[in-house]
Amino acid sequence: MNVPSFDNPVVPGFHPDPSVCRVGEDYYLVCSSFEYFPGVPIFHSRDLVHWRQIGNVLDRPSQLPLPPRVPASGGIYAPTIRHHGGLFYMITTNMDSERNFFVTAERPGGPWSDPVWLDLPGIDPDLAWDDDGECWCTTSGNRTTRIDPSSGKALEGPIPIWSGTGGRYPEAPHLFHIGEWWYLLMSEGGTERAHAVSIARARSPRGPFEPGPVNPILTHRGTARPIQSTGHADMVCAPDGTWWMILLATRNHGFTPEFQVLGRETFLTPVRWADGWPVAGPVEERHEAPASWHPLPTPPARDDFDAAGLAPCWISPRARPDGSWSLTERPGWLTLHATGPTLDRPGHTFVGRRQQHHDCRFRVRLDPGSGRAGVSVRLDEAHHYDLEVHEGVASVNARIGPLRQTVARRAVPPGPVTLVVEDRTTDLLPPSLVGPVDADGEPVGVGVGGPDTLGFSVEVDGVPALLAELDGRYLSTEVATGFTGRVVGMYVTEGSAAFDWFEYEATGHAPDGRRP
Ligand code: 6LW
Repeated sequence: MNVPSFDNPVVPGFHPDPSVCRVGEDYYLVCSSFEYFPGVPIFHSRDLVHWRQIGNVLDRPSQLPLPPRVPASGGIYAPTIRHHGGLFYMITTNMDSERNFFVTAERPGGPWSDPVWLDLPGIDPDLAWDDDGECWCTTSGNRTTRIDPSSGKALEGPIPIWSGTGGRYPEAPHLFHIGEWWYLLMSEGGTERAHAVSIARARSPRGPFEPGPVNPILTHRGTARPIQSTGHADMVCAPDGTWWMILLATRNHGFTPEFQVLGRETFLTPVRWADGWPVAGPVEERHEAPASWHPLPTPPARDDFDAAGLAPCWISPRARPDGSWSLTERPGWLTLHATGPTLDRPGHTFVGRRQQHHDCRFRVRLDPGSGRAGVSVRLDEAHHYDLEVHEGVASVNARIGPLRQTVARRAVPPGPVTLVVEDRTTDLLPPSLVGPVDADGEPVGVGVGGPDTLGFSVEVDGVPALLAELDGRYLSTEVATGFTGRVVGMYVTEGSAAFDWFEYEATGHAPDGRRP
């Protein structure tokens, strides 16, 4: 029999801190969203492999106030999703107030309630219920507190339970009641290369917890594996009794220290049980699939902005105020109105989506009118490359830390114009590093140079005219710092502009034959 296999990551692009739950044959998954609005993307799957975004849990300002003071990588940290007593619960932390809260919904697509706030120390809150219906909220540290799940009030605790094997940042706790045991799955070592998943168990959520015989139960630290930083895991049992782990990891490219440009992504790996203890990993790029197999239709590459609302993949830094965008002012177009003069500071109009592939291209049809508008590849306010049009001139602008420079300009005809950004991991810009070269003087060897090259073009009479190519390393986590990944999108910083469509496609293959 031909057993299907699946490719990791199962949710590519900046989708960290995944949490998963199953209701019948349906799985639901949520991820962190930091400073972006709407927040906490929620996905549905029937097989743990193919995921479709069905919404954003926090899609109203009353649930997700993110004022301009919220820094990049502030805002919403790791969520947990659980289903209990006919209700979905999503619990997370808003780092602006440094408080934990949960929201509930009867249906995962929403509407979700307004927040119920908790006064508990720590981040990365988890929810679990015992046989008596008592609700336990566990936070980083790791400490558990019995709470009233309607008011959020603490009833007992916090009780310190187990802080791991000594790695820094014991966090991402999830409690599972399996048979006679309460298992504490947690992460330690920090979210970077030392990231690891460890396990302990007890007869009661109050403890005492005994560590598993072999910890960590999963880590890629110190390995040459292409998937790195494995951690922040959640587990779920499939209807056939097999267990699966959903976790974050990164794919790094380029010369040492290697660069992460897409952020932390969501991966899937099987869980084995040995003498009553779960073990997982290594996380491979390809695994044998779970028994159920429910592929989804490939989403269309182009969003024509013909729908009544914006698709759930579209996000904006901090806020998307009413009046800053419209799908009805010019039907079939997304009209954006400037709310701030620069992408370099919070409080501007930007609508984008996560970059999900290392090799990809996006194209946009823009009518700049009399405005200043364009497309941007952004990590944060201090790290972005922009291709914009203003008064008949297209320009490429690079903001890298404290430096801002216009690197190319070109006249464009009046009226709508098509802008193209292409990211590639092959045929890179000549590296600035002196590395080994072949007989022709071409750089050779693994990882010489940057992780990728971004090309910025304007289509003139249907033919792309290249304005500039830029090294992708400056839009990487290693340069910019932080918890997010690249977001690509449309903006306006002066007046108004309209976008007829936005097209995003994965292209080509990574140099080692991996899918992009
Ligand atoms: C999150 C913590 C972590 O709260 O990174 O990888 C933090 N793990 O658990 C932000 O994503």
